[in-house]
Amino acid sequence: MNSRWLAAVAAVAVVALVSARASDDAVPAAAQSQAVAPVQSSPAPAATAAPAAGTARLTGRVPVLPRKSLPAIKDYGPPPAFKVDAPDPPVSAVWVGSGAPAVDPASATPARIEQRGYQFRPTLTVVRSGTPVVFPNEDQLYHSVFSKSQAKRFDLGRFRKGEEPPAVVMDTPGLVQLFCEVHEHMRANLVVVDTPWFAVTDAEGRFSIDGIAPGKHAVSIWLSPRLTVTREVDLAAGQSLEVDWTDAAAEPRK
Ligand SMILES: [Cu+2]
Repeated sequence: MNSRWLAAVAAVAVVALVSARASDDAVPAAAQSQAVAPVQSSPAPAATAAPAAGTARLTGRVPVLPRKSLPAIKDYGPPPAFKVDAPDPPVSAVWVGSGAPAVDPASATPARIEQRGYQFRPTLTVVRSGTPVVFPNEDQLYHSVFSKSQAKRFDLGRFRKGEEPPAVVMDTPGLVQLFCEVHEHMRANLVVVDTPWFAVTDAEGRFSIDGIAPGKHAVSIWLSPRLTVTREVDLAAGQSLEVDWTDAAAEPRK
């Protein structure tokens, strides 16, 4: 625990916690920040090199909550039998700021959420608003991906491996909960954010976000469809701030 870490903790203000709303609800609004040019974010472990000129880096650790047990798999019908693999381990997400305009879907790199081993992979995805998302089926049987979330309602219908359904453009910030109409145990979350600075954590809750514009930012910590905690940082150009927010899930909830 070094002095920079202590300073960071002192500077952190618990702004709000929220999102104990309906599971379909939008991501809680964070404080507005200035819109800036898109910058790549990365979930990779903290780099040791200094942040790019004029920008800051935020690294650290947040909680990862255990996933609720999913309903028992019922009889999915006649053979051929298939094996349901274990889902990926739960992870959390972190993003910095809000208010950035959506990207142009035509030039954005599509995100990819596969169905493989009769599970969605990855189980949690974060994209910037405007990003197209594709849902390729890598299994031998049909899947049927849909969402009834307010941020994006769609229903791709049944499709097989190789029958790539059209990409879905995630135009509205918020939580998009994904289901498969054929396999009711299949669940995934897609968080659409209006900021270029975001990361999905590893299974231990570690994250690293680069290229952040200096200044005060609200930081959103997504822990589950019903719990997003917000904190605040004040970053200087060239700063690499490391935080320990592993207590975030224990804060009182509104
Ligand atoms: Cu399915």
